[in-house]
Amino acid sequence: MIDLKKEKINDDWYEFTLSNHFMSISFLNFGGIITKILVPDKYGTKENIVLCYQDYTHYETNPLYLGAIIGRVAGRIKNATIQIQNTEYKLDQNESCHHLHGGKKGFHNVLWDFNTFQEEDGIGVTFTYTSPDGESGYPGNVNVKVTYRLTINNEFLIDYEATTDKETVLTLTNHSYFNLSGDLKNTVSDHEVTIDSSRILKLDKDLIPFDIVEDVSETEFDFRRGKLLQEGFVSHNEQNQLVGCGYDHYFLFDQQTANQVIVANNDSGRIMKIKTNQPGMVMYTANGMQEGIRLNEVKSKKYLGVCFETQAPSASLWLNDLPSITLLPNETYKKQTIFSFDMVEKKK
Ligand code: FUC
Repeated sequence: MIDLKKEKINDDWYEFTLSNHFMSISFLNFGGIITKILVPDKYGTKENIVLCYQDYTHYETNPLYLGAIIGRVAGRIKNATIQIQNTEYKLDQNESCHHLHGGKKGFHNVLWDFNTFQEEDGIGVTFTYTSPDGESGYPGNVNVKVTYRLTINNEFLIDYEATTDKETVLTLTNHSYFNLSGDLKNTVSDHEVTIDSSRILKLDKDLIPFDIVEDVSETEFDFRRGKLLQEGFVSHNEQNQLVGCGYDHYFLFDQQTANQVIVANNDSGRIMKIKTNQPGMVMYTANGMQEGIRLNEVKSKKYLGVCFETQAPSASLWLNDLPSITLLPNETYKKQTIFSFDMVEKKK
């Protein structure tokens, strides 16, 4: 009924597979990388709905950040500099003069310790990692715990927890690229996305947020009533064009709906819902995806997947009125994102 398998990949790497009657999820202890989410289409054919390298050695460098846990800070940090209590910290500059996704040694390419567990209505793996003071330039020894859990109700839960011994900054996410067509049959142009958001962050040419757009009404960024992603791919909006014709923006959630994001693909009949206690997310439509890397069925190319990176905004470090990413020694960072899967036909 509900099952957990562990397969050895090499000396240090294992691939875990959680499965129930409907679906299965596979991931590595390296980077907590999700390699497969198999979900049936409307004919009952189970196919992979996330991007995965054909050659697993590509995960060692993971230029596309496929499927990985991202930290300590997901997103970009302007000029790779943070200021905490009057002390300036210089972080790894891994994207021109800026810092992206935790730097060269981010959580996406460390080996995580693991523990498996079984519960009445679910099964899972807990990953732990201690990031030492000064790693990638960040202050504080940080203990991180990330739990992946599959329930009998077709929910995939990711729970994040972290503590620090010194004031620091932290916001974690997962960088899976979804493609509900199944086994990468099509791009994500025909995916219909609904987002509970009326505010986004406006980007400069380095993709660094510099302003808050307070009302997205009647723009390509208004997903409140559902929109095909291709509208943003062909749009004349300078914010779509700036990121390579698509989306690579932070959406602040309005917290008006039960699920913050709903993704539907009519052709395959698959639907995915996302519910989180994070204040927003970056939606990235793989506009800048490096081309030609062998994924399972095809080679990587523009628009082949879409990431929904639930997180607090790193831009809160330099813009006012945004949810903070500060973590203090006496608190526990606790965030959860739930992905649930269904069939379009069942949509009420
Ligand atoms: C996303 C984007 C970036 C980047 C990366 C691989 O999070 O915000 O632009 O290209 O992933």
